[in-house]
Order: sequence, then structure tokens, then C-alpha cells
Amino acid sequence: MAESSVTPARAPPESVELPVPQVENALRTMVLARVLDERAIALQRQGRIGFYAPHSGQEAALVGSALALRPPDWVFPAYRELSVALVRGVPLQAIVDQLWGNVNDLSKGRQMPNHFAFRQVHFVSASSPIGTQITQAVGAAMGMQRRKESAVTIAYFGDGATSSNDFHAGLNFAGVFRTPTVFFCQNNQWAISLPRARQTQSTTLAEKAEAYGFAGVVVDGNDLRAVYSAVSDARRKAVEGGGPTLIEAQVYRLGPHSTSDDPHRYRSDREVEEARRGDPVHRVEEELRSCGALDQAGIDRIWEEARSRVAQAVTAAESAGSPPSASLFEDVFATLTPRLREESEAAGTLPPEEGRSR
Ligand SMILES: Cc1ncc(C[n+]2csc(CCOP(=O)(O)OP(=O)(O)O)c2C)c(N)n1
Ligand SMILES: [Mg+2]
Repeated sequence: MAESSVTPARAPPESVELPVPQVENALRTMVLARVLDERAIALQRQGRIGFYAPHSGQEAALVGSALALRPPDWVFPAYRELSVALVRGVPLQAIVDQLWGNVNDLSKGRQMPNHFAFRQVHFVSASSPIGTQITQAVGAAMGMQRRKESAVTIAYFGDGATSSNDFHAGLNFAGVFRTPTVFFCQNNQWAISLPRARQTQSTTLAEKAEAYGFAGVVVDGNDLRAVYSAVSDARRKAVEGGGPTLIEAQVYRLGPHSTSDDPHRYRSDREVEEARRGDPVHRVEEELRSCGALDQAGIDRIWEEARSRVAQAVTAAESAGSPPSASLFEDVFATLTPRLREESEAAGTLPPEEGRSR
């Protein structure tokens, strides 16, 4: 088994298996995410979008965990979880529109690029302040408990976030109230330029769960099936009233932290090349090739299809235009404050309903 229970709260439940057609679908999403990642970095370098946080190397952890969730569950992401949104049914176009903050962007261009929110699929706005989503996920799970909902919350965060105040507050509350929460830590070995070894003296991040009175599990985050199985088990335990689980998915961040840093300044090319050998996308390709589900031509088609989908979405997003300036003044106050009314008039953008009432 690819996962080891650090502090099993009870005997591990039966492992859950992903059928081959689902693995093939997972590969499509992983490849789409990888292609988008590479394209988005190039777009930022060309000055066409403002910011991007890549997740290359983390696709199996993201897609595998998302596949184990159910529609009523709520996702509390950090900022590398766009693959989770894809699995939950968010169209690629909606994601690319958000990168531009164009007229079709659901957040109306008011969020940083790469900070998605998709309420319909229970995907809460991305959290850039490290760890805040952890306590939010616990609070939401307490609400679910009170309403006796058969659902869980999942909080995504990184190795660096395990040093945050919110990690402690969130996991402590979750342990005391046995909330139905899955804490999904992607240990990608770096917190910007700080290596995992400087983050904590704990042998694993998962073992921190022991102090809060629940189970911590270490899983190979490059193994799609192992991640799916670990999150399925944690989800089942949570809805059955067994409380939270901390899962540490061990992965490697192949790209920069974001488009704002240069990883060559703090880590060696050799380290990255070594990590590339465990590339989760190639690992799933290999599995599907060796079981005969796909040949190389089939895999190549998946990559071509992804490239063409991303190219189309980029063209559409770039040509869509910006949200109207008047929308700057919408959605905050039911009636504009005198100051905002002044600003709106000065900008010549009095919202239509305001204009009508005059
Ligand atoms: C409260 C807070 N402190 C510091 C930062 C600056 N910051 C942004 S990302 C980051 C590192 C996070 O590392 P990790 O939790 O491992 O997540 P990863 O970026 O590796 O996915 C830091 C320190 C922040 N955004 N919020
Ligand atoms: Mg990290």
C-alpha cells in the first residue's frame, strides 16, 4: 500500500479503487492542467495576464483528492487548486476568463488572477493569506454538523501553512469538536524559498495530527490511486462521525512558487530534474500504457486536444473585453454612499439603477 497510517485512530477501512476509465479521465484533466500551467506562465511573461501560481507536479494530488469528493462537500482552497475546480465541473473557459478578469469573469475582475471562486460547485475563493482557509473549513464543517448534513469540508494548504496560527487553531478545534473535515496538506517541499527541512523538526507533517487527537496519514502524492484512496477513506470516516483526518500528500513543486519568484536563486536544477522522474502525469500515462488502455498515439491525442482547448480559451478570454467601469460601484452597498456616488459621477460611470433614480 502506498500510504502509511501515522497514527491510525482505528483499523484502516477497505481501500477504494479507481476504475481504469476514471483514471483515463483523470489523465485528461491532469494534462489539461499541465498545458494551462505552461501557457499561463508564458502569458504572464508576455504581459498578457498579471499573475499565476503554477501547480505542475501536484496534479495527481489535486485530481485524486477532488475525485474522492462528492457534490455537497465544500472545498476551501489555497491558490494552486484549479485542477480541483476542473474536476468539480468548472469549465476551462471560466478559469481562463478569471485569469484575465474579463467581462465574463464570475468575480468581475475584482480578484487577483488565479484566485478563483465557484460557488455553484462549492469552491470557496482562493486564500492567499496562508492558513486562513483552514479555520474557515473547520467553521463550515461545524455548521454542517449542526445541520446534520452528510458532507465534509476539505482544506487545501501547503507544508509552509503547517507553521501558521490558523493551522493550530483549526486543527485544535476540529479535534475537540470532531468536525467532518479533511485537511489536505500538499507538502511540495518548499514554501517559496524555505525548504521543508527548515519548516519544522517533525519527521512528518501528518504526525502533527496526533497532538490534536486524530489520525494523520502520509501518502505518495504522485500516486493518483493512493491519494484517491486516502481521501475517500478520510471522507467516509468524517461523514460517519469519525472526525477529521490530516493527509500529507508528498509531492514536489516543479515550477516556480509563482510568476513573482525565480527558483534558481534558492534550489538546484539537479534537485528539480530528480523530482521530474516522479512526474505524476507521466506516471498515470505509464499505468494506462502498460495496462493496454491507451497507446502512445492515444496519449498524444490527449495532449493535442488539451493544447487546442487551452488555445481556444485564451483567444476567447483575451478578446472578451473588460467588465464595464460602472461595475466597480456595484455589489458593495445597496445604495451608494455619498462618497461613492461622487466618485461614480466623477468617473462618469453612474450605475444604471442609480441613473434611473435621479
Ligand atoms: C499569513 C501570510 N504570511 C506570509 C505570506 C507570504 N507567502 C505567500 S505563499 C507563502 C509560502 C506558502 O508555502 P506553502 O504553505 O508550503 O504552500 P505552497 O506555496 O508551497 O503551495 C508565503 C510565506 C502570506 N501569503 N500569508
Ligand atoms: Mg509548499
